[in-house]
Amino acid sequence: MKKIALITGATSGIGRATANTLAQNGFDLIVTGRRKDKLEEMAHEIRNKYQAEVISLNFDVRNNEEVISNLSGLPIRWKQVDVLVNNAGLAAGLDPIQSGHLDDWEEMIDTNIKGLLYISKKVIPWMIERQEGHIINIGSIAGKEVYANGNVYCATKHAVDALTKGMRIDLLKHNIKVSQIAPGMVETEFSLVRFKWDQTAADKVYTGVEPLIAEDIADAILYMVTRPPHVTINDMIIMPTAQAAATIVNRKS
Ligand code: NDP
Ligand code: 8X3
Repeated sequence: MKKIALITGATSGIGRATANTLAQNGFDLIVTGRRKDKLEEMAHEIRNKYQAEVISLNFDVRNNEEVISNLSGLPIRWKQVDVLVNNAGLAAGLDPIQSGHLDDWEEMIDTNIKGLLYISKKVIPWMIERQEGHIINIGSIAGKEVYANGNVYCATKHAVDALTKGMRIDLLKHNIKVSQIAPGMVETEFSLVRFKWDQTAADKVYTGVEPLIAEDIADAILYMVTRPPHVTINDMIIMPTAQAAATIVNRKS
């Protein structure tokens, strides 16, 4: 029987790359996201490319009722989730705290913290029942340090860092591995979303620097999930070679 990975936020970026990498390496997948067309297109592509079985669930992780109804509706075999990748997340805006927007703050807190909790709350009992499983939370360098104007996004990723540690302690006796990956700059839709689809502002983030690509993070996830049962990679900070800290970047132009 193939292993099952549930990946949230698989319509783009790190989630999409992880779906491809895990399917290529023998996993069946449950993939989620809000953009139905993109979700179904990627699920179709993966089924054809890798002969993987893929279930796509179209919902918003901020809505706990949608989380519960979508995950509860899975057939029994699909509730045997071996790997949960809590990836869905975003930054909204890059403003000083005194001029930040409430709706940006709420969107980040509701997605990056509460969404991760809603999904985990539903999946953890399935893992406890089987006394096995692996949760991988996608944190950020913004969960390890704080930078100017990053305030609320950094706070949400610090929360992911703390929740990863807390989950690892609480789930220890149930033989459930809990890991985090904390990437630096990865070129995905992340900056477009942060700057409300302003392409010029997004492009500036990556000017003169070679950022990570989503496949670099997917590759690290594959490494984590292919360790032997007695080995857990707790945490990985992965940076572009040209980035030393969130705002310390060796730009060539
Ligand atoms: P993308 O914007 O490319 O992908 C984000 C994914 O999250 C999309 O599939 C999006 O799907 C999904 N998503 C966002 N909000 C929701 C929601 N409310 N409900 C369901 N799905 C949602 O960015 P990345 O791939 O870069 O981001 C993935 C993770 O990596 C995030 O947690 C981000 O914070 C983290 N990260 C990114 C870094 C970077 O530099 N890119 C660095 C460090 C961490 P849809 O819109 O279809 O719902
Ligand atoms: C994304 C990395 O440094 O832009 O989490 O906040 S950063």
